[in-house]
Amino acid sequence: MSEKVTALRDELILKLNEATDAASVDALRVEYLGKNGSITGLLKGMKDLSIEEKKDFGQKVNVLKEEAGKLIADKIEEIKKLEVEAEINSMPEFDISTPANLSRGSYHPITLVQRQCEKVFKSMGFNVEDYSEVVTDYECFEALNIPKHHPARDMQDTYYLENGQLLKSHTSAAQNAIYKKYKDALINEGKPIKAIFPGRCFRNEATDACHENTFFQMEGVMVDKNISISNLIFFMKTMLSEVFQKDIKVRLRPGFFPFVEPGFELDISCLICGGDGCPSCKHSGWLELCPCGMIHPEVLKAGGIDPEEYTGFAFGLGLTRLAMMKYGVKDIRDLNSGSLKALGQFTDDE
Ligand code: FA5
Repeated sequence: MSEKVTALRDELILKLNEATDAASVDALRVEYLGKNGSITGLLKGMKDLSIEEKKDFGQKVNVLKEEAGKLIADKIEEIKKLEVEAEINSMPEFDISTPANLSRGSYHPITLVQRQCEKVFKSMGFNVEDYSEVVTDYECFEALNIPKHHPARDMQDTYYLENGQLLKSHTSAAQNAIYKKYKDALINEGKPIKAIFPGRCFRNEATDACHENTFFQMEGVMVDKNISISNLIFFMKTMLSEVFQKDIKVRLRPGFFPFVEPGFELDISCLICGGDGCPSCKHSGWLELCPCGMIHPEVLKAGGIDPEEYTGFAFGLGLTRLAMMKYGVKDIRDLNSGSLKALGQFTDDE
């Protein structure tokens, strides 16, 4: 009788080795361990054995039953593993974390105009500088000839931190640091200071089609001996014609900023309405784009530069508004909307 147990065990192992799918292994389970299965049948044939034989044989059959159950379960596990591996190997290689329908992405329109401006100014010998968004009251106001309680501060209410620092309300906040960085080369080596510094600005103000509380400007300064308004106008004209690649109507009018003297407002004819008036230009037909002027002597002094010897110009280009005009965005708020549908349609012209 025990040979029967051994023979059945060998037979099952052989058949399991040959099985290649879960269905045939399950069929083997029924064949050997089912109600009418071969191993179950061994127990049924025990009735003719003596008590002693029954005990010994019964134990062997039970051991085989248990072993057979385990062999079958292991085989099923092995087949499943192989099936998963085969499925993985048959798949094309791809990143399963990639979101569905991912487009190639595009640059934000403000990044595009910023790069265009940087390219133009770099080609004219300007350095591109980066500056922090959190600045001191001195940098943002005092060094720019705007003492505490000066009414000009009202125009640039911003967000103050508990430590007294603030989110810069204009890129002019970097002027003082730029003068200090380059003054030695100017004074000792005669190298003119020529720098642009784009950056994000913050103001506590109500938003509308042409005003945001968070927007970009690009400051530019040039300091040397004998710098005049003609130099300023030349650089402004070059920048606008390069960025727009077409003739656009501009107007220069007097403007007051404590850090320039004289100061100007440089407006461009609204490209959204062609100058007829619309919400994007507050129905005036003109958009304030780039105030500028000759750097105030007090500002040069604060930067360690002698205003008797050197003069310079500064401008504060509204990059966000430039992006609006260049790409025909009617409402400035769309630029901060994060809407891929709205923003994804712009591409670099180059
Ligand atoms: C200034 O910020 C001065 N620092 C500019 C300057 C620099 C003048 C150097 C002279 C010399 P103003 O507040 O006008 O100025 O802002 C400059 C430009 O930034 C505006 O013409 C406009 O294009 C843009 N701008 C200002 N406020 C906003 C706003 N809330 N939303 C969008 N763009 C704005």
